[in-house]
Amino acid sequence: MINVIGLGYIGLPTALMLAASGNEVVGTDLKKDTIEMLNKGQIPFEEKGIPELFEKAVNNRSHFTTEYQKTNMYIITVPTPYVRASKKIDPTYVQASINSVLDVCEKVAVIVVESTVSPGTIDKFVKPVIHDRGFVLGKDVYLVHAPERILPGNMVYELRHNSRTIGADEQYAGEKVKEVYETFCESEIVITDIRSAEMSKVVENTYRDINIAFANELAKIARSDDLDVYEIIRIANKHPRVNILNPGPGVGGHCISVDPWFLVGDYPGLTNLILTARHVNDSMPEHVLERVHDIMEEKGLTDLSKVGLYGLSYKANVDDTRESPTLQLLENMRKHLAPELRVYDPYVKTKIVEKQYFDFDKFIDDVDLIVIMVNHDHIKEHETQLADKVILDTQRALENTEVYYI
Ligand code: SAJ
Repeated sequence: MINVIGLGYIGLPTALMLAASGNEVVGTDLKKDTIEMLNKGQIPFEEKGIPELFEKAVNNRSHFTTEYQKTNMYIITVPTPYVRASKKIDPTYVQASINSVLDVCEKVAVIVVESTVSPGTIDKFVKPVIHDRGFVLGKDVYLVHAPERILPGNMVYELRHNSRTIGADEQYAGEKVKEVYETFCESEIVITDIRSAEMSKVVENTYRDINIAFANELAKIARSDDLDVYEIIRIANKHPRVNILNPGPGVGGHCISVDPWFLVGDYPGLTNLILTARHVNDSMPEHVLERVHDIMEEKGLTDLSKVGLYGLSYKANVDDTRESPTLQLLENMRKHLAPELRVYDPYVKTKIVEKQYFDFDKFIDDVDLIVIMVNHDHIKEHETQLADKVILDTQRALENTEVYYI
């Protein structure tokens, strides 16, 4: 039996996929309300393909509980919060879950950590917990780091089709975990050592951050010289070795905007490019505000309370708002003592900002200028309602309406 610990954005799909693929799985989460929801058949977040997977998993008799299980294999997918001030991760949830595993596990157990950790975390913060409890690594307990790689919005597909990395310091553990992941993963499974696995995960997200920063910098260059950045990217991408990403209002989410900081923190002096890319991406919400200012001036609009932000999540068609560009933008305004803007997001159903709307029609009625921060399908479906509005489309979401770009 496999005990998956932490049933959030990564843990739940992983547990369901394992169960749906014939493994005996118990999902554990300390949050009572999450467990109650799951046991009632409700899924705590929206993600395509999860309801179908859930049904299959429950038919295979997997279940959910707040208790850690006595078994010989654990997959830990608890959060690794990011401490903003120090730019470091907080490993305490991982450490606590390892401790709870050690309270109940069988004599020999394999513990897989899937949570993203900064390079060196397993050596510095996880192994000592095991030593301190008197367990011998490589004899009683085998530690494996198998960083997740799935893209929110496409998780179920990517769980099956992405290649996986398994970081293990003993061959036995690497092979054992590979056997389990092979039950659902149809792509290559690479076994390496723990430190290389930690580093490769952070490198993947840093690579993407740098490439998005390049697109964002191009948007600023083009804007300053009255050029169309989309036309330039479209043409440049016809070159067989060029593939520029999309500029946008900033980079959000718990991964791409966070992981590069681990490298900056650990290798100061060696990370100029990485640090600059972070600064470029972090500057985009401010750039959006400057665009709002210029457009208001051009259109003779003076009332900031008639400006509305469409989208609160960090990207299209998900409800996850962590580090989202919209939240970054609002924080920026607060720092300058500016009043908050009106906000609407069809995916975000709980109140997290001051002037948040839950009714799209009312939001539209109350604003003259709409800033499209997130490319949800919903906005395209409601494009006709925007006919008489001034629109700043930071995502190039709309096709048939005249808009301003970033
Ligand atoms: N973004 C742009 N322009 C683009 C692409 C993205 O501005 O061309 C922005 C998005 O709007 C969003 C942010 O970047 O704010 C990140 O979105 P994303 O879709 O690129 O990635 P995430 O954060 O949802 O997921 C990433 C993925 N990593 C990589 O693609 C290297 C995913 O595979 C990882 O599993 C995930 O991080 C993670 O958990 O680490």
